Amino acid sequence: MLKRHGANPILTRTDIPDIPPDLIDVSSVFNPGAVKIDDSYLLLLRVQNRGRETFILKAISSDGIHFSVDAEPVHFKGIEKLKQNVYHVYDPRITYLNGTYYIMFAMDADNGCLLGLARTENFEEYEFVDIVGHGDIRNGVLFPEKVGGKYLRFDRPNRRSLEGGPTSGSEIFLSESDDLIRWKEIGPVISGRFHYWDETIGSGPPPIKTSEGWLHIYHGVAHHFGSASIYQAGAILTDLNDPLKVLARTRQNILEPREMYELTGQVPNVVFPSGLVCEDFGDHGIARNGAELKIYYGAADTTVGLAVCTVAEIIQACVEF
Ligand code: BMA
Repeated sequence: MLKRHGANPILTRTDIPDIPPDLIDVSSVFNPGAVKIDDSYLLLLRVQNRGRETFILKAISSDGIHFSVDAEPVHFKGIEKLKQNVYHVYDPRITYLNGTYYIMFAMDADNGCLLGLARTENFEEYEFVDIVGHGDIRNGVLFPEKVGGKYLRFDRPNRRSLEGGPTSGSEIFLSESDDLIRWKEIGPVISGRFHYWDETIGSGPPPIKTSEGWLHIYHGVAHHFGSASIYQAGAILTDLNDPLKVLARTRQNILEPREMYELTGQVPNVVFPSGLVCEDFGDHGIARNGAELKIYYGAADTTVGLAVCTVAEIIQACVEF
């Protein structure tokens, strides 16, 4: 249902400049956060070097398709003061809120995955705010405005289903906060559907407001014994005033790995949406039905893809697909 851009994959490892000593002939670029600022599209890219170390790099474009990548990794100032080991900072999601850009991301630490929050006014300097999700949790995405006087986010607690196995999750939760730092879980929004395309799930890009509710794209994983899992994308609509209340959900996926760059790579069979740009909002920050959505996604944990659709098409998919 989402339409891939003809220029896909729009970013590959060869677009990443050598930045000695850490980034030379890098392995992969994927799972970007996305935002439009004035006339520029901006991505924060997850880049891995051949030591499988992770870096965040900024990329800018005037058309949302052809990006040039900064020759200096992003540094979240203050993160170095954390008392614990942080091995990777990755999968940044960007939300513009109260005149500031907030970046929520995953941090691999000794006891699992933590949620980190950083802020920036201009994408030149970044300030690490705090760890905002403790325990094993990831895929945190901030809403672009307060609802009922509270800051909100979707997130995905991780659990281990097999002893010694990896942690994952089958529930997206809604959490609320008064200060963006201390968060309280409100309750589960959706669960994975065992046996089908979205057995385990997690949030994609931050939600956007539409005439029919909060539109949220998520990823779902179908697990196959002895084979690679399949990462796909779907969407939900939740009530504008009560985002815990799900109004509609795609029964089938709206994007699945089909192209060679999605089927093969560092992790095969993966489309992982993480960035969304909408440029056409009406009253009360509501995206117009005819607006085009640009959805940026990681493909096979190796490259970046772009898929598009209109707000109306994706609303219709939630209701009927
Ligand atoms: C998820 C996350 C993503 C990754 C995906 C596919 O669990 O780790 O960062 O893109 O798996 O490997």
